[in-house]
Parts: sequence; structure tokens; C-alpha cells
Amino acid sequence: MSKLEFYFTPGACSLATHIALEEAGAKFDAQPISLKKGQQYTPEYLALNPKGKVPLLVIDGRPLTENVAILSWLNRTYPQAKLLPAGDPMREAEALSFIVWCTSGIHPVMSRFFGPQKFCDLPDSADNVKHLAAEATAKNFTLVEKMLAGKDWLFGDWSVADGYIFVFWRWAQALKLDTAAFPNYAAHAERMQQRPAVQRALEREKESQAALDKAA
Ligand SMILES: N[C@@H](CCC(=O)N[C@@H](CS)C(=O)NCC(=O)O)C(=O)O
Repeated sequence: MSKLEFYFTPGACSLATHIALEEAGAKFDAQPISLKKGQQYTPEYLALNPKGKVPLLVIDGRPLTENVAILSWLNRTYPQAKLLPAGDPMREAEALSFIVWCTSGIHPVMSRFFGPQKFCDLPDSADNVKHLAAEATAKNFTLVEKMLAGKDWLFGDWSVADGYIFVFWRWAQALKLDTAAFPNYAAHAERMQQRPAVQRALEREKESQAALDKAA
């Protein structure tokens, strides 16, 4: 088996990969870094990931970035875990299409809440950036809500697509967005929290956050 080093930040989008690692039963060294403290910009980290982002999975010394690429690699490396739908290429492609939308459609919109000044640096524009982000997020969540109607999981059995949308649900709660219109999505988040692999990932993220806060 490959030696895996997983760089992540508690609560960040790297949770999608963190959950998949746990669901796959992978053995890995957890390497939490603090984005708040700028640890993504240290020379050591940039040597591994010049983009200065999490997640990063170093596989036998070779760095792999981008959630979608890492999730695809995990799916192929741990086929027994069925991280993407197996046996039906179209179904697998649909799930892949969905996680690409997570990374390119949902995530960038929600990023506006966390750094509005990166999207518009005109004076007093932050509230407007966030207002527009809230509208666009509600549209995205409406699509997710419809996809979850009458289903436990997005693509039949649990897949990494479910892990990915859980990240955004948690962000919405942390941001105190109004999510009352999304009961299917809320129930999905409840189901996610019942999964032992998800509980392990969340527990490690909690402990890692405490350690990062404590460190100088
Ligand atoms: N498309 C990338 C996005 C990675 C990304 O934007 N990660 C954020 C955390 S959610 C980050 O590391 N931000 C640090 C920064 O921009 O300084 C992926 O899905 O892996």
C-alpha cells in the first residue's frame, strides 16, 4: 500500500477528502495546517503545493492536489469502498459530474462569504458581495434539495458526492444562512453524521483544530 500524508484544515473543503479517506479505510498520516495562520504559504508547504491550498495528499512522496483528483484516485485505489458508483459508467460519470460542480460551482460561490474583499475591494462592498453569494448559494442548494428528494444518498449507495455536499451544509450552518427551505438536505446531513467514518473524520478535525489553536 502507498504511504499517504494528508494535509488538511479543519472545517475546510478538505473535509470531502478526509471523509473519503476514512470511508475507504485508508491508513494515512494526518497533517493539519492552519489557513488562518497562513501555514499554506510556508516555503515547505508551497514546495508541495504551489497553489497554497488544501487538500493535499502526498502519495509515496508525490503530491496530488484538488479534491476531485484525489477522490478519483482514492476510488481507483480502494475499489472495495465504492467511493463512486461502480459497474455503470454513466452513473459513475454522473457522480463525477456532480463533484466537479461541487468544486467549480458551489465552492467558489461560498468562498465569497469567507473573503468578500477578494471579490470586490470597493469600500463598503462586503455586505453586497455576501448578499449575492447568499442568493447564488440558495439556488445551488435548491438543486441539491431536489436531487435528494426521496433518497438517502445522491447516487443510490453512499458516494463521495454525499461527503462533498456535507461540507457545504456545514459551512451554511457556520455562516448562519437560512436553510429552512432545504429539509431533504438537512436530513442528509443528519444521516451523514450517523456514519462511523464521518464521525472519525469530524473527531480528528476537532482535535486538530484544538491542537492548531494551542500551538504558537
Ligand atoms: N478546487 C480546490 C479548491 C481548494 C481550496 O480553495 N481550498 C481552500 C480551503 S476550502 C484553501 O486552501 N484556501 C487557502 C487560501 O486560499 O489561502 C479543491 O477542491 O481542492
